[in-house]
Amino acid sequence: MTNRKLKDIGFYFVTDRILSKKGNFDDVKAAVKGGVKIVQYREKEKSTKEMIEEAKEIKKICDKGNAVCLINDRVDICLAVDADGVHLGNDDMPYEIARKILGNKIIGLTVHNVEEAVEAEKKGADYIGVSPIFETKTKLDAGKPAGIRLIEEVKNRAKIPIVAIGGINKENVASVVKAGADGTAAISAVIGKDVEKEVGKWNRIECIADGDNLTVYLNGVLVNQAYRVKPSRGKIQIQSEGAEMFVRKVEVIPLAAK
Ligand code: TZP
Ligand code: MG
Repeated sequence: MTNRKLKDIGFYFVTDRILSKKGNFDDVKAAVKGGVKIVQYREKEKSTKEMIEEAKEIKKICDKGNAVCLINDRVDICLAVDADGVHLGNDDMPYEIARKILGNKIIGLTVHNVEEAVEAEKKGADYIGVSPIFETKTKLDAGKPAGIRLIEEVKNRAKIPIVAIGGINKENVASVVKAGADGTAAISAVIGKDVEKEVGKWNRIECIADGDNLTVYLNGVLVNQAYRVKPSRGKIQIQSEGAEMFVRKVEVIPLAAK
């Protein structure tokens, strides 16, 4: 069953102090202000002590903004600051050991192909990070780009949420979501810029209403035509497989206004 905290991933924010202009704390504050609901603290070089100090602060910012706080690679740091979970790659602590240590905290696993995705779900991972989708300069050892085809294939075989990462930007994010990603993560497309503004523009949803049918565009690209709208005390509810991520920022434009 999908972890309750991973119901509405949308944009998944990953820190990068090297590309950052104002530092991780400012970036995470801006991301959360911009509506981000999941933050991953990613640090490859600092000492354990420094990481604990930084992660503690990031967890506080996430708590205030009601965002999930995950730690990249490090199960010990996750426990030390009582973060919500970890993201692990193939060279990190094996899933089974991490699960024993972390109990029911969130564990996300990086996968590079369908077999690894199926295996990750079977083991009990809470979500899978499909990586890298496109060419990326941010992680030099990310491997060969898989393309959006892999997201489609993984979507057909796994039920747990899919987070796509690697070379994703505002221009190509719609194709990634259309292929089946429940969440999209990006570093260089948002960090080093005005983070709040960039994450705010990330999933620009436009819905054209026609009777009880909706056509949904994401950053100008047609994503789905099969949505049904249910007015619910002034709010809009959308019923559709995998539509949860859209619900937060839906703006309905009547056909006549187009
Ligand atoms: N894992 C796989 S690709 C990647 C990570 C951390 C880097 C993503 O950075 P960018 O700049 O969004 O391509
Ligand atoms: Mg790792």
